[in-house]
Amino acid sequence: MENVLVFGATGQTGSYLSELLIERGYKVIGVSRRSSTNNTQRLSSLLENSNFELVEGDVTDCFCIANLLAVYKPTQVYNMAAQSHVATSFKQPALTWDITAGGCLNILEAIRTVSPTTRFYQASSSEMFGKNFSKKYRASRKLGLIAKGPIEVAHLECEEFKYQDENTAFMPQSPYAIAKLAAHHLVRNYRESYGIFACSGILFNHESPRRGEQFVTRKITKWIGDFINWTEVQKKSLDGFEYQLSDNDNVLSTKNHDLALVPTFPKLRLGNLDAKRDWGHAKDYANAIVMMMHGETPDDYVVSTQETHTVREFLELAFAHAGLGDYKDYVVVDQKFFRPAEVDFLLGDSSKIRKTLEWSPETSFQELVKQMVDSDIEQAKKR
Ligand code: G4F
Repeated sequence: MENVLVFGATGQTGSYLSELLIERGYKVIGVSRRSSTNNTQRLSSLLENSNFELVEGDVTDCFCIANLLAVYKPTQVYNMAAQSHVATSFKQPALTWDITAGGCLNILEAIRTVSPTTRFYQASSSEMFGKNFSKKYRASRKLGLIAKGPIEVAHLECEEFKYQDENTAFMPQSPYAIAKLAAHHLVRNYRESYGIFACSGILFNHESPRRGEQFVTRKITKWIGDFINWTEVQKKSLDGFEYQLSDNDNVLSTKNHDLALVPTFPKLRLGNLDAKRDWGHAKDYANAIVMMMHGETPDDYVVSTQETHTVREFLELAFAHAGLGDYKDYVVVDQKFFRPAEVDFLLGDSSKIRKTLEWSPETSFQELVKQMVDSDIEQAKKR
């Protein structure tokens, strides 16, 4: 049985990937940073599986990586480890750089020196496109056909300018995206310089019930689950409980109760609702990753649904599915959640992987939202 190493196995995509690789007959060595709190919830289905082993390790420690390669002799290594929160990267840019760019370099160097036939997958990101322009868009601006100044989202949505693919220029907008881009170029460089089988998946946003709670989709669905659960609990403990939507920014207050004792629930505080993202399901994307690593030649691939939606649309669908009505009654826009620089618009053209490897996503945007809302309602009940 072949061993494969998955750095970042405890994360959303790392956990789906580990499950898939075990189904494919591999022994998965999941590598995870030491943590004082339990972070293995996403691996609950694998922890007792004899084809899964969770080991301590960190991509910032090159000796540790070389040692893992020497001990386990993996035929494939997947790098899903990163400081992956864009907003955090503005607050901790050096840490983000060390993990997200340096970590990839450490693995590539270890493969080159210890195990050059091991295949390598790097989780690149659509964030690297940032304030991207298609070639045609840049030419039109240069010729004065489009006014210079800030990019208008409406322009990027024009048929002739839209979609980001493997040939689109990168214009990263955050320390996170810059670190990912450095790693992306390192992968190409090691592939070309040393003949290492190294692939980068330029994955557009991918979500699921396992998504971290600080990302916008999960932040929304978790709030919905917690809120519905709170109303159920109040109904059980207070006769005739009904909640009332107040103008107050912070709380939803109940009626029929002594004001001093009114139970409250904080409204959902979010940043930019107009940002557009191409959101897919992490499980579908794990499948794309495995396909890349089993291709004949190593390459870079965009993985996306080819649909884009605003955060607002996600809210509308999620609140409607939960039966709560208009999201505007529950959401407060808070400047605190805006970023120093934003990526306004992401929409991937994944024709290359669809044609070359015959990959396609199975979960629609609507199904994804429903799955996440339903899961968070269930989970809140258990809490
Ligand atoms: O969910 P997000 O934090 O994801 P973001 O920044 O697009 O990055 C994710 O996808 C990338 C792939 O393109 C990955 F590389 C990266 O690691 C990560 O997985 O934010 C999505 C959008 C942003 O425009 C953000 O400004 O939602 C907007 N947003 C609005 N309010 C918010 C919030 N984002 C977060 N996290 N929290 C808010 O309250």
